[in-house]
Amino acid sequence: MIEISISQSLNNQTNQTNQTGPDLIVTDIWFIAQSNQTNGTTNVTNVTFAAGIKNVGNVIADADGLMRHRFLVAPQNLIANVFTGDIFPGQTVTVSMAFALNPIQLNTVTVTADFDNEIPETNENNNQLSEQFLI
Ligand SMILES: [Ca+2]
Ligand SMILES: [Ca+2]
Repeated sequence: MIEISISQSLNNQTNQTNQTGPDLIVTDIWFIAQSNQTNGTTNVTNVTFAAGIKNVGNVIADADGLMRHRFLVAPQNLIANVFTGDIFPGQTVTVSMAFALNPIQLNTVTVTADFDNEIPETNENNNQLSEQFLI
């Protein structure tokens, strides 16, 4: 498991705990299904990844419709968008997406919450999480 390092001063973190507003984070990334499949002569592994997106702030993340979250799977650089509606304070929503991956490969999955930055948050620097999976 690798988490992208965020450079941020302790001062900012202290101040942010007192701020009012939504704050989206990616809590975890995991895989929920896996199957091997022969695609022509190429063997691929279909994997569904899931991630938790939580509003750790104290105000609703009001998407005014839908907000976009993004999966990026390297090294194949597969990109998928997942949309959710509003996320309430303390609420975690699970988003998931299936990918056709090369088998026996180390994949780095990066999930970015509120990819279009539609939601003004008390902390915009904690919206991304990366984890590695050997598929
Ligand atoms: Ca955030
Ligand atoms: Ca944002």
